[in-house]
Amino acid sequence: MSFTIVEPVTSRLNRSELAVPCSRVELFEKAAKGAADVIFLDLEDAVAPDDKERARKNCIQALNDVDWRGKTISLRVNGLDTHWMYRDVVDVLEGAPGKLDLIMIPKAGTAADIYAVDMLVTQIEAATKVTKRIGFEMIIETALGMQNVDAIAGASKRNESLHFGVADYAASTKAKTVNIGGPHPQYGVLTDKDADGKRDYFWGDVWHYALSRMVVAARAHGLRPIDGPFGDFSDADGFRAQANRAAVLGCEGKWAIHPSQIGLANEVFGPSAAEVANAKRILDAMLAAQREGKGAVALDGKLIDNASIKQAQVLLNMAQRLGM
Ligand code: 1VU
Ligand code: GLV
Ligand code: MG
Repeated sequence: MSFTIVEPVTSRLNRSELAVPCSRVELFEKAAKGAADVIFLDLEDAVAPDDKERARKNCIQALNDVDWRGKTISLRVNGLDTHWMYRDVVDVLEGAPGKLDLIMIPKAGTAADIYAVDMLVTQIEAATKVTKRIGFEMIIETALGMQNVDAIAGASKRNESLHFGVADYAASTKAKTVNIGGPHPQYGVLTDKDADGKRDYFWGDVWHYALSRMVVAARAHGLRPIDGPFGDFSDADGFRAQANRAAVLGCEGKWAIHPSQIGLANEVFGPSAAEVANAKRILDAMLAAQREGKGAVALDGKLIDNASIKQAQVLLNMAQRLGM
């Protein structure tokens, strides 16, 4: 271990994070009754410019009136480059004091963006005498944000998670696609011809670098990395495949832009009974090895050592949180 200890942030279940546009009041109760770990009430891109003020009022009313059943509630405010952001923060925090758990900062570009929102929130919390401290989740979804992801991750003690906003990221990097997440048929590898002159074409993972870069920055600062939207909500298999890739890279959860994606995310990011059983076997085998004074042993013909204990513990900690 380094002498620098990375302290984990406030721990929350974040397997699924449901997006709920504040312009659609009929969705609030449905979201509250659903199984999402986190709900983010959206004032940003799912709300039309002319509807921003009405949506903000809806949001305040929903925070005060809806029974959110103990779910973690976040507010996605508008970007710092708009004229809506300051009122999103001031009006909602003053209109519904103590109701929010998190603020989601979209298109975070620099550490100073986070500093600015921190200053505003800190003043409002002091003025309203609210003792519950709001946490921040930042969406990394621009080239600038990805360039500065490490500084953004370390910019405030309120920071809890980084989210990969694949749609805006594609727009910002001028990627040649209009898909929202998932693979792309033109991002592939054509093999050389084999002995029979046959060639294969394999689809690659166009988002691998970006997601991986964000995961590293998040974990280096003790934050949760969360994968963002998968737009094709009728493609459950596609969602599951993307979520599995994110989970294996280290993400702790994924957005759901439709209720049909909540259960899929909860399933992928919570360990299965088989994964828990395997993690327990690894721990037991390592405990037995240590009793015999061994640091590395074979289990099922594969090496396990001290790092295997830590890997297994990641799964077991999540299982424990889920009461498994
Ligand atoms: O069965 P019911 O009629 O009772 O309910 C419908 C529908 O009302 C409900 N539902 C939702 N409930 C809670 N939260 C939601 N986000 C939500 N979406 C739908 O589920 C039942 C089935 O819905 P549906 O299949 O009829 O779907 P709709 O045509 O009503 O809506 C589809 C969209 C995609 C428009 C809707 O799900 C939605 O608005 N999703 C969130 C979009 C969003 O917030 N986007 C911003 C985040 S993504 C981003 O920033 C970059 C891409
Ligand atoms: C999310 O906000 C995205 O742009 O994908
Ligand atoms: Mg976005």
